Amino acid sequence: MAHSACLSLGSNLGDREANLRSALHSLSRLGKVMVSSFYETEPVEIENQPWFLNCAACVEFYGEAGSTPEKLLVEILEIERRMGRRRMQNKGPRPIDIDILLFGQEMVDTPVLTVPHPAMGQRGFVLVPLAEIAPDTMHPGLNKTVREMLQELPLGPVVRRF
Ligand code: PH2
Ligand code: MG
Ligand code: MG
Repeated sequence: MAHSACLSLGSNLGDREANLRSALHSLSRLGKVMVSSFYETEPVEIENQPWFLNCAACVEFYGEAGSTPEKLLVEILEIERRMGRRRMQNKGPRPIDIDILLFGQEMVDTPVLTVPHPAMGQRGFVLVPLAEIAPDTMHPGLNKTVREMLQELPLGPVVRRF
């Protein structure tokens, strides 16, 4: 079976749009990428930072890079590193952040990686873009579709089409 994953991308430092496009270009080497619209989003958790540009991307991998969630994480960390990401304040400003939301129907919980992403159900900036490209994809832990998760999300911080 071909492996596929859904990712969340975010940027709130530098040229945010160029940063998302550059990361998407790098991801396109790993597989066939489907991308949502870009959204301007109010920061959550650490609110005292610039607004983000967020999007979702689903990747159908061509080969080994996406054969396991751990290998995908290695690729993602390398893309983030090449784009100048330096780990400073946790959840603070960054030129690029790429998070694994879903990896097929797999569930992973290790010290370095938790899939499905534990916060995805609480985040409009994740669910609104994801519902655009993968509304019927199941969350394996909750047994709900992305569309259902979005319908159940209370109104929260601003998420608007860019
Ligand atoms: N990422 C965070 C914390 N807060 N807020 C928005 N709007 N978008 C993000 O991508 C984001 C955030 C940690 O990764
Ligand atoms: Mg993140
Ligand atoms: Mg991250």
